[in-house]
Amino acid sequence: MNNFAIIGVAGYIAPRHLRAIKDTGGKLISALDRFDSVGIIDSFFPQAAFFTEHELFDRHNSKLRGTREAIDHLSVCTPNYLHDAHCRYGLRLGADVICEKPLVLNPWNIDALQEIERETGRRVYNILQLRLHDSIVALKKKIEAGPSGKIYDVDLTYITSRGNWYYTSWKGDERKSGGIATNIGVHFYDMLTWVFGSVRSNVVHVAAHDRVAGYLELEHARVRYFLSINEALLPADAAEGEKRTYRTIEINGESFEFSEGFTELHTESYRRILAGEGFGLDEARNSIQIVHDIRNATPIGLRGDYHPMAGC
Ligand code: NAD
Ligand code: HP7
Repeated sequence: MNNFAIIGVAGYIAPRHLRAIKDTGGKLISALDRFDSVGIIDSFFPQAAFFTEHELFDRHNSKLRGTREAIDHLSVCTPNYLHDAHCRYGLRLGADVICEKPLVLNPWNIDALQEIERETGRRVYNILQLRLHDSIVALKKKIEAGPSGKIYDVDLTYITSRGNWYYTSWKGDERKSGGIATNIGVHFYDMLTWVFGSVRSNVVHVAAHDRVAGYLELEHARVRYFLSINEALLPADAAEGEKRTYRTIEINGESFEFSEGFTELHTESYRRILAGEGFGLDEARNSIQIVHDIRNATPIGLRGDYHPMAGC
C-alpha cells in the first residue's frame, strides 16, 4: 500500500492528484489546507484526516511513523513559493515527495533540496506532464530520428486565457508565483529543452503582467515563443469555437496543436513515479534556470528575431 499525505487539497489542481492517488491504488491518510472547503475529499478518500494547521498535520503524520499508516509520499499542491518549504517537510517526514511545477522558483533551491535528499535518503519528484503528452512524445521521437546536427526553426504560441481573478490571486503576484513565464511557461520551456536540448541563449523581447515573448537558442532549435493569459489574443478560430486555450507549435513551417489531452496526465505521472521512473530534481534544473533568467532579464523590445505576436 502507498500511503499519501497532501498539502493544498482545497485548490484547483488537487482533484487531479486525488484521482491519481486513487487510480494508482494509493490511500490518502492525511490532508492539509488553510482553506476548509474540502468536501472534494469525500469523492476519493472520506476516511482521510484533514487539518487547517500545519502543526496538527505534522503531529498526526509524525505519530504515524513506524505504523502501517506511515506516510510514504507527500503530494505538494500549494502556491509555487511554498514548494521548497513543503518539499523539505516531506523529506524530513521520511516521505518521497511529488511536487507540482514549477518545482521551485530559483535554481539554487534545487541544490539545497538535493542536500536534504542525501541526508534523508528520500526523493523529490516533479510533475512535468507535457513530457507524457502523446503529441510531445511523438515530436521528440521524430526529432531524434531526424538528421543529427539539424537546427529547427520553432514558433511556439501558448495562450491560456484567465479572467481578472488571476491577477488578484497569488498567481498574479510575482513573489508567490514567479510571474506567468514561471507559472505557465515552465511547461513549455521544460518540453522544449527536453526535445531540442540545452539553452545557448535566452532573450526576452516583451514581458508584462499578461504576456511574455522571447527567443531561445537551443542545441537543436531556434525558438521564438509567445505566451499570454489574455483572451483577447486568442486566434479568431479558437475564440469562435469557445476555446479558452490555444497551444500550438510550428516547426520549420509545419504546425501542430496540443491544446487537448492534459487532464489524465497526472495519473500517468504518478504511475511512472511509483514505478521508479519519475522526473527528479536534476530533470527540473533546465526549466527552473530558464524561468529564473527570464524573471530577471530586462526585455529588449521588438528587436532581433521575435515572435510574430510579440508586438500585439
Ligand atoms: P490554488 O490556489 O487553487 O490552490 C492552492 C491551495 O493551497 C489553496 O487551496 C490554498 O488554500 C492552499 N494553501 C496555500 N498556502 C498554504 C499553506 N501554507 N498550507 C496549506 N495549504 C496552503 O492553486 P492551484 O492552481 O491548485 O495550484 C497549486 C499548484 O499546482 C501550483 O504550484 C501550480 O503551479 C500547480 N498547478 C499545476 C498545473 C499543471 O498543469 N500541472 C495546473 C494548475 C496548477
Ligand atoms: N482554471 C481554473 O478554473 N482555475 C485555475 O486556477 C486555473 C485554470 P487550462 P491547466 O492557471 O495556474 C494551466 O489552461 O492546463 C480553468 C497550466 N498548465 O487547460 O489545468 C481555466 O480558466 C498550469 O501549470 O489549465 O493549467 C480553464 O477554464 C498553471 O498553473 C480551465 O481551468 C495553470 O494553468 C483549463 O485551463 C494556472 C498547463 O499549461 C499544462
